[in-house]
Amino acid sequence: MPAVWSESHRLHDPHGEVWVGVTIPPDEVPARGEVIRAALVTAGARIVEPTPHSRGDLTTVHDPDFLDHLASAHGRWVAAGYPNNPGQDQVVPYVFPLPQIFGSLPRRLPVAESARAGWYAMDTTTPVGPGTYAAAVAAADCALTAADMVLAGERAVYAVCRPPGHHAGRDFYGGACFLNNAALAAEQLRRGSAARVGIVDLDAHHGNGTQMLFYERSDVVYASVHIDPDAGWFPHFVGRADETGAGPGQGANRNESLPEGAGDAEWVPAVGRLCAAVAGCDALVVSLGVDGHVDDPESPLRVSAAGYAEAGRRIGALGLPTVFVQEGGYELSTLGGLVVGTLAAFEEEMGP
Ligand code: SP5
Ligand code: ZN
Repeated sequence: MPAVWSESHRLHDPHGEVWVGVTIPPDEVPARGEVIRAALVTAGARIVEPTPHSRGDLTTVHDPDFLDHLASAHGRWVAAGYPNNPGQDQVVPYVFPLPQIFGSLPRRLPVAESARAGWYAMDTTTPVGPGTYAAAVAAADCALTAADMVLAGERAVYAVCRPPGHHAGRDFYGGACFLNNAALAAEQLRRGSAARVGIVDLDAHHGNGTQMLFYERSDVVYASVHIDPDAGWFPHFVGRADETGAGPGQGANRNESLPEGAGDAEWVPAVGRLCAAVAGCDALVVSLGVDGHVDDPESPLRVSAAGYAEAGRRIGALGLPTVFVQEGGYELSTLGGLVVGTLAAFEEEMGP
């Protein structure tokens, strides 16, 4: 299937992330975008450039003030002098506006850039550098272009999004994500010919951003399999099985939480239940994270390459127009093969 890829992903090049107060090497790195591209080229995929989209295509999902913040945060950070004192050249928050700080007071945006960062960031592990926003917009353009291609008649298109997106919400970023590429693709499909869109999220972590964007809507069904946040894993606060949607969206959200060490025997049947949850939709978005693989450093799931291929087959059997959106997957030696193997199994099942 065609793959939409932009070299602009390289502009997001974090050199350290702050985790539990310690700066550690990041794993959402430019090499990810390169090994995926190399695997696609080897597999003979047609690689296409994204088409630039408008601000209006981003504000279907994201708050305008949030977009303005992301676009300007690093410049203001540098102007405020943080690279020299105390010596941090990436935007990293140091305080967070917990609801209990305000009580019934109005929530007013702080002035200091290091505090303002906490207004929009859910964690300290998602650094904003000079090219981060441009890369995030290029990734969003990949997802939007893939959706456009599916609306124009392609049966399936893969958007090689980097940075990933499923932890980002309407007005917050985190978990290595800035703009929610999968949600943007889903909205684009909705605004096109798809009355009801399913999102199947295979990433090892729960896509809290995507879930909350559509939690009260019935026209976008979100279904995710992930490591149980109650086993102590990111995104920690949401992703439980009893989160089933609210209001008009009641019943349109499905979470399959797995315990540490779960492998194909648990994961593949859970994927089958996700497929059942989105059956009957008019189009599909797959948040294709492959960090559930046994060798991945970011999750304790133990899914095999054969497990991912089986997921591809089951999703292909739905027969829906499908946009694949890259999410996580951090072991560079297996990342490309897992992605290409999943897509190939999907195509075999779905047919040409
Ligand atoms: C898109 C995606 O997969 N995001 C996942 C981000 C999860 N980050 C959690 C915190 C990262 C800390 N990693 C430390 C690894 C030490 N071995
Ligand atoms: Zn993940």
